[in-house]
Amino acid sequence: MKIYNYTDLSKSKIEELCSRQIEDDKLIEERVTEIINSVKSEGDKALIDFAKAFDKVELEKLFLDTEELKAIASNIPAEAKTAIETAYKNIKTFHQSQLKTEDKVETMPGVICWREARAIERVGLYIPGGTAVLPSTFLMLATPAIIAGCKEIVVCSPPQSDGKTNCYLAYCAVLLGIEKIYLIGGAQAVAAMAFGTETVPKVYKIFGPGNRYVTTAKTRVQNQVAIDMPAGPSEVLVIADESSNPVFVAADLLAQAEHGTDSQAILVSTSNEIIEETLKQIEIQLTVLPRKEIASKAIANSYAILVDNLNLAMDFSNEYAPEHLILATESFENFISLIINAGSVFLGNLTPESAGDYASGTNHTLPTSGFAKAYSGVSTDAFLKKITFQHLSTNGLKNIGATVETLAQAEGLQAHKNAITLRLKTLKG
Ligand code: HSO
Ligand code: ZN
Repeated sequence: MKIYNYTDLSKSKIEELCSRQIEDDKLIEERVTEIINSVKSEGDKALIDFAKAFDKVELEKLFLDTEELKAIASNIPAEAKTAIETAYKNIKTFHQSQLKTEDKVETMPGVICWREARAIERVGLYIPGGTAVLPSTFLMLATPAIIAGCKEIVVCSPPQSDGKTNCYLAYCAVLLGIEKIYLIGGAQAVAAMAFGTETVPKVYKIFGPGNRYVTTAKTRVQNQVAIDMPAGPSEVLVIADESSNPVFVAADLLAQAEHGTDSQAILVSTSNEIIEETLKQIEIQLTVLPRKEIASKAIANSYAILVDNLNLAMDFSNEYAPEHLILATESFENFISLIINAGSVFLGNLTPESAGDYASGTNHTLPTSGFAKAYSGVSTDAFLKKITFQHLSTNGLKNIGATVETLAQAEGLQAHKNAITLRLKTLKG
C-alpha cells in the first residue's frame, strides 16, 4: 500500500488517485454482444447451451420451483437460518420506513398537484455466484422489491455444478416467498431478463451486482430496460484520526479487499502512527485470511493518505466519492454535514461496513466508481416510480388560464393555447 502526503499532492495527482477507470475490454464487449444476440434469437436453448459451456452443467429446466427450493433450503444450518431471519427483519424494517405518501399541493387556488408512487410491475434481480455466493444480496434486492409491491420478481443466479442453487439462496427464496430461482448466470441472465425468453419473463428494470460480463451486459441492454446503476469494483474509504483503532481499521480495509483483486481500500488519516500501525495490522490479519491472495492484491493496489486535519480528509473523500465511507473517529458527529458524496456511511469506531453489508438494515447495493456523486444506493424508491397528478377546478382553470395561453403563444403552439381558451369560453358560456 502506497502512502502519500496530502500536501504534496498536485491537483492532477489527486484526480488520478480518485479515478477508477477500468480500460474497455474489447474481448468482453464482443463476447457480451454475442451472448445477448444468441439469447435474443434462440431464447431458452441459448440459456441451456451457455449453462453447459460456462457453468459446466446440463440443465433439464431453467429454474427451481418452490418445492425444489424448500428441499434445498432444508439443509441450511440452524445458525445461518437465524442470521438470515434477523438480517431480513432489519432490512425489512428499514426499507419499510422509506414508504412515504406525499401531500397534495395547491400551487394556486384551484390547481392541485401531487405525486403517487407505483411499484415497477416486473423487476429482475441478479444474484452472483462464482467466487462468493451472496445470500445477503438476495435479501438486499428482494426485500425492497416486495415492500414496494413489485408484482413479478424474477431472480436469476448461476447454477452450481449439480444444477442447483445453494441452501442459503434457497432459504432466502423460501423466507421471502420468491417462487422460483432461474438458474442463469452472467450476461445471458441479463439478456434473458431484458428481452424475455420462452421461460424467463421480460422485466422493466434489472438490479444487482456481477462480474464484468454481467455489468457490461447491463449497460448494453439499457435501451431496452432500466438498470439500478452502473457498476464497478467495490470500494471503501476509511477516515481515521488519533481516536481510531488500527486493529479495526485494518479489519475494515481487508473486508473490502477480500471482495476482489480490483477492490479499493483507502485510508485517509491525520496520524502517521495510525497509518503505520494499520499497515502492520493488515499484514498480521492478512496471513490467516482464506482469501488472502485476493485481498493482498487489492491492498497492493490501494493507498493511504496523510492529511493535516479531518476537514482535508473530508475534501478528499468528497472528491473520491466512495461507495462506503467509514468515519473511524470519536468526533464523527462534527463531520456528518460535510459529507457530500458517498454511497453509505459508517459512523464511529464500533460501526464496521460489515454491519451494513449484512444486517443493520441499510442496503448494500451502492454506487461505485465515483457514481456516488450522482447516484443513490438501492432503496425501496428504486423499485417505485412516482406518477404526478393534477386537477383544475373552475376557479383553477380561470386562475392559470392566461399564464398558459401566453406561454403557448410565445412558443408558437396554438393548439396548446386553444386547449385553455376553448375551456374558458365554455365557462363564460
Ligand atoms: N460490500 C459489498 C456487499 C457485500 N459484502 C455482500 C459482503 N457480502 C458491496 O457493498
Ligand atoms: Zn462487503
